[in-house]
This record gives sequence, structure tokens and C-alpha cells, in this order.
Amino acid sequence: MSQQQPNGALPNSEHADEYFDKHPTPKSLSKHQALAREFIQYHLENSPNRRIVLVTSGGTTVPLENQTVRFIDNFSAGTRGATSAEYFLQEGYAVIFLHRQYSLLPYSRHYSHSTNCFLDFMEESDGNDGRVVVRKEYQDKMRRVLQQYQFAKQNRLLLLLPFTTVTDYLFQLRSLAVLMRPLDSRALFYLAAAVSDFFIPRERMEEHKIQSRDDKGGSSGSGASRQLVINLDPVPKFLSTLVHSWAPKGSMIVSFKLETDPNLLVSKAEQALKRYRHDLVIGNLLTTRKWEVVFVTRDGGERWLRVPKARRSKSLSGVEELVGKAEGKHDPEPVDLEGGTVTEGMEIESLIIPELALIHTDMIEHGK
Ligand code: PAZ
Repeated sequence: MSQQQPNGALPNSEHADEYFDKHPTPKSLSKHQALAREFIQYHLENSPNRRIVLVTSGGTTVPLENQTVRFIDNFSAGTRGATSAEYFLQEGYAVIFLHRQYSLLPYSRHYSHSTNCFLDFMEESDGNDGRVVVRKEYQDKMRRVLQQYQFAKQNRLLLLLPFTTVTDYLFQLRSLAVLMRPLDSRALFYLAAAVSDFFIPRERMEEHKIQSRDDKGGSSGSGASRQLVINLDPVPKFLSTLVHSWAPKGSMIVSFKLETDPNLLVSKAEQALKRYRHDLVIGNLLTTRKWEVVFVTRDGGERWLRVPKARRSKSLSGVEELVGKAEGKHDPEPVDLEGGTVTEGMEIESLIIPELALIHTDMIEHGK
């Protein structure tokens, strides 16, 4: 029997259970579970002190139809997640990278989705021997990236698991958190994915492609009669269930809060911490997220991390650059292309991750 809260609402965990009961298990779940189980077991057996971080990355979709033609999506390209994963690997973590399919990935992000086609990084060797080689100006960086990628691969430090829809994401988040329980305080959750707050309940979802009046063969009708009105329900607050029920008790849980209004950012981050009682909220604003974030802690602390102005990259990621251009948006900083390459700056994740690793160490050594 459902336990009602004073306002008549169900407690969060029951909303969560109800959500899972109403949605079919994604087809890929058992395969992803098996891969994750094996990955975690490998590290438990071979390096008992190894910490494992679950990095979530990219945006979730909200399908409008069961046989999905149209869906609601968001802006996230997965830059934060993919970049953070690399810095976690540098800190010695093993990384489960739960990401939106086809969004940016650790290491390959340097060459995919960019303004350059990957073929622009290559040329025919001048030895007339038919070989294709990396162009000289890219070799140093590509060697570094390749070495790091190979190290992660050879030591089985990186597991890539894709999702597409919000439901897909939530099923995987739940099962990964449960699988991570044996890690106890060595587990870290770094929730950078932009997860939809709204969805269409299954019972209200169309099976087939939604038809416009014209598609149905009717007359073109008035503007209003041809409108598509979408009625979305709130997604249950799964962070609460993650913290209080799925995740290992001693684990560290970090969530992100994105806002566009600077006046709301810190108070919304504080609200989230109070509500879900996890360890840290990292706040960021849409327009400045590449060079400043704020750490909001449970003791009321508020600390800003910033990339110094002189070291900021002059570009958003390639995807955003293209999307921004298409939408007529303005990059807050000028785009600076040098011979076709985007000027490299300091990445804010190089400040965020070492800081988190220190906090995590403190939690492991002294308890929460
Ligand atoms: O993927 P990206 O690098 O373009 O954006 C990262 C981000 C802004 C989605 C992330 O830092 C974040 O704030 N995620 C949580 C969003 C939210 O649900 O409030």
C-alpha cells in the first residue's frame, strides 16, 4: 500500500518504483549490466584500492511516439562529461562513462564533432609510398592523446555505455548504482548529464508517428486546429532515490545544476543539496560553463573555480559552434582559428577533478 506524504504525494522512491513498473526494460540493459558487473569485478579483484567513478554525460531524449520519429532533446554535447572522464583517468580512477549515444567521448572528442573533418588531420605521406599520415602540426597532441587512450584501454580503465532516452538513462543509472555497492566509499557519482525534467507517460504516448491534419488527408484547417499541444509530466526526482536507496552508503555523490539566470544559481544548488542530502552540487551557467563553476557544499560553503581569462579557450566545442551559427547565437568570446585549429586553452575540468579527488580522499579516510 502506498504511503502518502502530507500533501498527498507519494514519497519519491515510490514514484521511482512506479516509473520503472510502467516502462519496459530497455533491450540493451542486460548486456550493459553484464559489462559493468565484469568491469567492477575486475577492478575489485585486481586493484582493491581502485576508485570507480560513474560519469553521466550528454542529454536525454523524450520521445513523442512509441515508434519514435520525433523527440524532445536538449543542448548538451557531452563536453563536460567526456573532458571530466579524461581528468578522472589521470587521477587514477576507473571510469564508467554513461553517455548519450553519439555525444562526445573521452579522447576521441579531440577529433570528432569538431569544425575540422577528421580527414583534415591527415595527409598523404610525402615519401610517395602511398601511406596516409597525421599532419605534422597535429602529431604532438595526437601522440599524447593516443598514449592516454591506449593506457586506459590496455588497463581496462574505461567502460563506455550509451543511452538515448530519459527512461533508458534511468534504468541504467539504477542498475549501475546497485552494481557499484561493493565499492562502498570508493564509488563516486559524477552526474553531469542534462536529464530531462519532463516526460510523456506511457499511457499517453502515441504508438505511431503523430499525424498533422494534412497527413490525415483532411483540409488544412485553421492554425489553432493544426497545433500540436504536448502535455508533459514531471520526471520523478531520482536523485533522492539514488542517494537514499540505490547507491553504496559511503559513496560520494556529486550532481550538477545548470541555470541561465545568475541570480538563481547558488540558491537552486543549495536547495538541491538540502532536498537530496548528497555531497556536493556543482553549479554552472549556460553561457560561462566552460570557464567557471561554483562548488556548493552541505556546510553552506560556496567556492568558485575559474579558468584565468588569459587561458580561456577562444572557442566553444565544434558542435556548439555549428549549432550556434545555425541558430544565430553569439559565442560570448570570439572564435579564434589558427590555421584551421581551434586555439587550445585551459579546461575547467582540469581544476574541477583534482579538487573532487581530494574531497573524495578525505571522505574515504574520515568517513562522510
Ligand atoms: O555537455 P555540455 O558540456 O555541453 O554541458 C554540460 C552541462 C551544462 C549539461 C553540465 O555541466 C550540467 O550542468 N549538467 C546538469 C544539468 C542539469 O540538469 O541542471
